[in-house]
Amino acid sequence: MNLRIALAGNPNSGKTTLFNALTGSNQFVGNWPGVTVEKKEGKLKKHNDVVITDLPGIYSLSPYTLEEVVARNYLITERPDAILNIIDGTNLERNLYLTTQLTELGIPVVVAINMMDVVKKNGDRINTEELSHELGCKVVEISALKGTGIMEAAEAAIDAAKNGKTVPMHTFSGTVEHALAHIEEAAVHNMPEEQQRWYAVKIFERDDKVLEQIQLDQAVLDHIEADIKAVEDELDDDAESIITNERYVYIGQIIKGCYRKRSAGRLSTS
Ligand code: BGO
Repeated sequence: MNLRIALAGNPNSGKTTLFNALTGSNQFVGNWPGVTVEKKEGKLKKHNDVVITDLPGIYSLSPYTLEEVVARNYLITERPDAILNIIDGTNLERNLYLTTQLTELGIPVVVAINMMDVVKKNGDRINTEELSHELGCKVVEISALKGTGIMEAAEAAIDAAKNGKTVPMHTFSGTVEHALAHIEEAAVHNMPEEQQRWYAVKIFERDDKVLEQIQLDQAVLDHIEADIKAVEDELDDDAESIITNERYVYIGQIIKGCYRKRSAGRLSTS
């Protein structure tokens, strides 16, 4: 049976360059069902049993753009065997925003840090071991343009797909975590455990598309709404911004320990 690997990343992260380098001319191009967004799939070079699906370039798994909806529908309904998340190493903070969402899906993830040729030329440093430790998944340095590290990244994704090990759950802060745990218990406890976190976060964000998909009883919805409202009142912000903020705080902590930017001739924390 084929192994299915989804290639996910921000626009301009080098996704197309990587996809072309990994698949060569072994590509099939079509459209995603029902929409005019291009869908590209290809067999990994020298691995006839590995199919790579190129997801649209996205910054988030929110429901606001066609690309985001296409990408997330594929991930949550088709559930590929692994996600290869390409991130732009010259823009770690912004790119990790998507990573923090991909790692919640309950699908094995491998992170490929791209543009490492530029990162190194700039004299910046990324501690990939520490980043891997923080994120709880394998991290590989690559340059899609130069072709370095790309087969290692693909092979790491194959290993992840085969062993099926998902990423350990990231814990949100106090009240938010409490509300998410409550939602998991009240609304999604029947789902496989590794899928519960993503759904709980989306329910907390009042994501219409997810709420439509899972059709909760009104009593459960009312109960959850009271929980969400309590967190919003306590933090004086709306649910979606609370989650966004939590993600950036988490990313800030990660970056502090993993990334050093060379500035004005000396190394300093960015
Ligand atoms: C242009 N290193 C470097 N240095 N550049 C890379 C790497 C890498 O590892 N990987 C990709 N790029 P896409 P999305 C360009 O097109 O694959 C470059 O959106 C240019 N074009 O070559 O398209 C890549 O699919 C004129 O750059 O990304 C491309 O994710 C001048 O990053 C860009 C300079 O890659 C985006 C660059 C006319």
